[in-house]
Amino acid sequence: MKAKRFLVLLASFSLTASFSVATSTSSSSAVVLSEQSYADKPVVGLVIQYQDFVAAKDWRGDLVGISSISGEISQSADLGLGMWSVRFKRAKSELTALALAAKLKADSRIKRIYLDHQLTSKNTISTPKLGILRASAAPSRLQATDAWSAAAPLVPKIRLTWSAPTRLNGGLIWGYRVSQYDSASKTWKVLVSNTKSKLTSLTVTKNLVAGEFAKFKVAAVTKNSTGKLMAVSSYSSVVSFKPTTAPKAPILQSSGQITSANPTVSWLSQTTQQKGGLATSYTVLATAQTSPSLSCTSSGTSCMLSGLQSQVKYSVVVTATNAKGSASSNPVSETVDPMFSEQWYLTSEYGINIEPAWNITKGNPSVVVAVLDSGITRHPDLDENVVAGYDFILSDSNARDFQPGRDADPTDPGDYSTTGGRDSSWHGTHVAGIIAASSNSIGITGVAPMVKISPIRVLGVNGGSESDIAAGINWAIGVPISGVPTNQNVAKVINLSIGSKVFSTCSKSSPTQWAIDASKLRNVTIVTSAGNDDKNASESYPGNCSGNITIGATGYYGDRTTYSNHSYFDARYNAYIGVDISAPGGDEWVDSDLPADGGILSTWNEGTRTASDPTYASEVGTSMASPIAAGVLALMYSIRPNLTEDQAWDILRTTAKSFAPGSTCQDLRTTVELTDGTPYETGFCGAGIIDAGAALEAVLNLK
Ligand SMILES: [Ca+2]
Ligand SMILES: [Ca+2]
Ligand SMILES: [Ca+2]
Repeated sequence: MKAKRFLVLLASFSLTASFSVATSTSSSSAVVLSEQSYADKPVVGLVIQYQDFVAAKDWRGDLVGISSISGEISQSADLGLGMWSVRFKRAKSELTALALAAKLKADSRIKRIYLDHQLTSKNTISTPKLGILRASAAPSRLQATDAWSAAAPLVPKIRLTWSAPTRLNGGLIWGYRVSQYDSASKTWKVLVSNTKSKLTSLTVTKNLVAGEFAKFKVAAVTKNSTGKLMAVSSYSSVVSFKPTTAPKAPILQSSGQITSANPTVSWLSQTTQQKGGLATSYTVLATAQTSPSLSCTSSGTSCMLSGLQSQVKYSVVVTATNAKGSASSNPVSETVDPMFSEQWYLTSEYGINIEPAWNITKGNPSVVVAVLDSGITRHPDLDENVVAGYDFILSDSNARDFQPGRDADPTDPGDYSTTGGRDSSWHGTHVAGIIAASSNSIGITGVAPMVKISPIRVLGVNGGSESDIAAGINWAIGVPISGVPTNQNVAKVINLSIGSKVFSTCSKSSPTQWAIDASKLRNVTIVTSAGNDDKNASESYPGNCSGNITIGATGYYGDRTTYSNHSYFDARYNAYIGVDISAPGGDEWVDSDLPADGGILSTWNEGTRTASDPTYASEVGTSMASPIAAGVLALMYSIRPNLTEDQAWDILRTTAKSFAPGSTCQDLRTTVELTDGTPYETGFCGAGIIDAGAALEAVLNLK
């Protein structure tokens, strides 16, 4: 987080402290460090920092000082900055790892030993506390019917009806609780906590996807006669219904004009949802000022026009039609990518105001953004902007790439779970496209479509280790690392769309913090996602390290998304700490009224396990907000490569736009005064929403 930096300047005491599980004050033995709050998590190895002027390897090429635990070690690797990663054959408990570290402590060549944890991510859903009145029987006869209306042709709508419970057990009906199954998280989520009405029906429009079964169940909420006690019954049986809508407008893939030499018109394949969940056909209409119109029809993704006259330029539009209606494509101009209209996060009221920025620059190809993530897949909207990266995943079981140890190929082999239940995320491909998808008349446009992406693979099948992440940052900024060729594409910006739900303090002696400190010295800006757990961002590593910019996620309507981690108010400083600034990340639930259903559209892959065909997908999360910030910073560095890291942050925060009036993000803000008298705004969601146009204007006008 950035706020720590100025707050330490303001106050006479420091927020940062070293949290050590076991330390030694003796000057002749090494300090053993671990993040206190990781103490119950598996330790995958040790990070060893040698004293200055100690050669880490002996004449045989073995790491010095670790022979007493060599039976426990499977592999070792340089992290840069004098730190080495030593991996255990099997993950160990904190206590066992500390005992092994203690065996090395007395070696005077070793300065610090740090316990290296595997960062896992587990979803936790908190359930509401239920009442103390005796609950009624469950409602019965739950039914669902289609409530779609031609007045809102793209909005799926379901009407739920049920019967009131037969036994009230001494309570009065207060209302009903309706829950919906969320197939993404495979959990039931409360849709309406209490309808506060005796009506035994509800019309649902949000959270529905055309062509996908939605499942509901209903419980009765009762209260006693004084209204002081409440109870919630068990749920009714489950009802399931597949809503449908008119199709969404298709997107032309061929250029907007065709000729007799070029008679095939193609469009992007539509998902079941985009087809409204119904059989859909497509009709192409070609018009010209001086010749008769022509058409062709297909249920696929292209058709060929016959009878086109030579020397005549036709304008084409494709129309999708199903049983509930039809919708036509926009004509495509040469300068706008066909899916641009779906990228609300670039241009809408609470988007990032990209167009004035693009009038200044679409990016300089010499600017490199390192994306530390799950790797990358081939994609026609990305390939030309991808430069060499590296694969820093040391553990072969975590890497699943059949390329032993670290290797030069950061291809994402898919992070699906072999036991089922989780498809591959293609997380790195999605993040990379948000930053730098090409401006090339296909698909989407990245925030900085002319800059380069260096994919650095640190997240594998089982998440990422702290030491792999630290090594990746060091390599990205050009730190020499033995056994790895020095990076020829040193980054100006590093994106870490990584959030560990396991609380870590990111102490000042951690390998990650060392790497971030080194980045700052080289004027490389690091952006991190705030995390998706609806809690204090200071609990999510690596966003809670110091010196990086931590990005929260806002939705289409300009307020914090339900999942985004946020700042907490620290009364000592009269300031909010945690999230530095926000960018669009998309709302959690599908909203069919909005472009891309309210999510962040970017490059993706169709494969559920291993990579298949390139495609596009709408995703939500602070993982999507962070690369939007990275893209804007890349544009800033494109016109001013010598911008300092501090200047870049000051411009980003002072040019940010306001959150929506009346929103939580807008209401919970404070302005503190820096030591030089300038105001510094902090808030529940940081300084504001990133405004690319205003930021680029400010860089341009910087004296
Ligand atoms: Ca490998
Ligand atoms: Ca690899
Ligand atoms: Ca494109």
